[in-house]
Amino acid sequence: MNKISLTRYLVEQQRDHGRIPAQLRLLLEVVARACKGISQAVNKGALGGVLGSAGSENIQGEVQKKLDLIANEVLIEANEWGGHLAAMASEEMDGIYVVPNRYPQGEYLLLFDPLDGSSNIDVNVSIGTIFSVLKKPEGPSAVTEQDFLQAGRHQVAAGYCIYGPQTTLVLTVGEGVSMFTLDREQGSFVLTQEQVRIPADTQEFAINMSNMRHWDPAVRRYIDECLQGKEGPRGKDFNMRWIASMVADVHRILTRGGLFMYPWDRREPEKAGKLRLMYEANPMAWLVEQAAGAATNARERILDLQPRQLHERVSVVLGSKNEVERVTAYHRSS
Ligand code: P6P
Repeated sequence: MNKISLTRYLVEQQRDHGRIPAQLRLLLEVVARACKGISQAVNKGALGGVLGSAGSENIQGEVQKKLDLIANEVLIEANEWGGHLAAMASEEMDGIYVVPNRYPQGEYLLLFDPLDGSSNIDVNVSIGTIFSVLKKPEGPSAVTEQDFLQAGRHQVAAGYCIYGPQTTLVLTVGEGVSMFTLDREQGSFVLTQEQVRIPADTQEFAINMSNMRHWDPAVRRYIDECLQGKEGPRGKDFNMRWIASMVADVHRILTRGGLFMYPWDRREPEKAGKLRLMYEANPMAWLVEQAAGAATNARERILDLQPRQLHERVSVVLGSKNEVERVTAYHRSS
C-alpha cells in the first residue's frame, strides 16, 4: 500500500483543498510529534518510573498522575516556540498558558486533555490525548481566557491520539475524519483510514452502570429498554462496553459504531456532568459529527453550547445518530 504520511496528507490538504493554512499545518504536525513523545513515555510504564500519582491535584480536585503532568509538559514545550499559537489551555492547568513574550504569537488557541483516562494508566489500559483548536478572536488585545470561550462549532481542528495496542492519531479539519497509525520503524504517522463513518444504528452502548441509581429517568428508561433485549421494545439484544477511557470508547464507536453516555446524575447535581466541555466533549463531538454520528448533552447539540468557563463540565451522549436521537427525545419528553 502506498504509505501517505501525516505530513504529506496535511501538505496535500493545504495545497489541494486550502483547508489547512500553513500555521495550522505546523500546529497539527507539532501536536502529532508531541503525541509520539507521550506515546514513548506511556509505553515505558514502570520502566520509566512514570507510573503512580504526582502527589498533586488538578482544578477538578482529581489526583494528578505523573504521566498527566509529563504529557502536559510535552505539549506545552512542543508548541510554545513555533509562532502558531497565542495560548494554550489544559485540563491539568487552572488558567490559560499564554505563549511567552520571547516567542512570536500566532493566531490559534490550543486546548487539550493531555492524558485522558488517567485511572487506566497504572493498569495498562488504553489512554489518550485529546485536543481542540480554535482561532484567536481578531483584535490587538492580549489573549485572555474569554477568547477560549467559543462554542464547539467554531473549532478549526480537533482530534485525539490513542495509546493502545497501536498508537493512532484521529483528526478532523472539517472534511471528514482520518486516522493515522504510528509506524514506529519510520517514526511517522501513516494514513490508515479516511472518511470514517459511524453506522446510524447500533447494538452496543457504553455507560458506567454503577451509577444507575443516580440517573435521570430518561437514561434509566433507555438503558432498561436495551437490557430487555429482543423480547423488549427495542426488538434486539444489546452489548455493553465501558473502558472508562473516553478516547478508547470513542475510538471503538468511530471504528464500529455504538452509543457513549456520561449523563448528568444526582451524585453532584450542581454539575452538568463529569466530562469537560472545552477539551473533551467539543473535540469528540466534532469528530463524531464529521463521521456522520451525533453528539448532544441529552437535550442540545454539544457543538452549539456556549461555554461560560474554561473547565466547565457537560453531560455527553454521542455516537450512532439514531440512538443519540432516541436518548435525546426521551429527555425532551420527560
Ligand atoms: P468513571 C477518565 O477519567 C474520564 O474523564 C473519561 O475518559 C472516562 O470516560 C470517564 O472519566 C470515566 O469515568 O466515573 O467511569 O471512572
